[in-house]
Amino acid sequence: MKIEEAQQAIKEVLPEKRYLHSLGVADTAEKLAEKYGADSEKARLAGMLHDIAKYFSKDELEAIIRRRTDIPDDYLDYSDKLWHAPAGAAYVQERFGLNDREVLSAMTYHTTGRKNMTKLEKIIFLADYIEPGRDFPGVNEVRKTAGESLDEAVFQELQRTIIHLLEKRQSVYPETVEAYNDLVR
Ligand code: DGI
Ligand code: FE
Ligand code: FE
Repeated sequence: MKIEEAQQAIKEVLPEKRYLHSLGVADTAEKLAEKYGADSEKARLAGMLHDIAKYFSKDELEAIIRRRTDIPDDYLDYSDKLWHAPAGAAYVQERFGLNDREVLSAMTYHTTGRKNMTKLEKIIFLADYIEPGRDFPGVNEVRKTAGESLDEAVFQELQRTIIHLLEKRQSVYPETVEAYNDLVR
């Protein structure tokens, strides 16, 4: 799938604000890839597409997760905010024939993270959090860290996300905890 095709595809299904967020993630991911030695075209493509399923209905997302044997059913036991990530990867594979495993896994794990993340997975996970349109307490510190260490920035993001979830009395998907344990050292 070409980048122009991906941009057109998200423009058709995302509201303006989410579309601009996706362009921000694509740009940020491309820069992080150049800095940390990953494939910048794959980073740009995964960044562009990562939220493509964000506005699918809950029923539609659930149907994709149930139908796809490669997506763990346990997603359905946790927040529906997680579902668009693996469902989006399945969708671009089926709808656009995108079969690049690295791009698909970066999309799949962009929300939860996981242990032993690939460099591209880390880059998309982080770019989603620090793209220029994001504005929440602590984002500038993670932006600063992202200029120094990819692993430390991903760790800070996981730490902040988990704290935030605990404070709101929300569940934490096990892969997010595993990602944290993997990087805490
Ligand atoms: O889709 P975006 O808003 O750009 O970003 P995202 O895909 O990271 O957002 C997903 C939301 O899911 C975010 O507000 C945090 C929330 N969430 C709920 N449960 C979990 C979780 N995030 C993680 N990492 N792990 C969880 O278990
Ligand atoms: Fe997302
Ligand atoms: Fe996002």
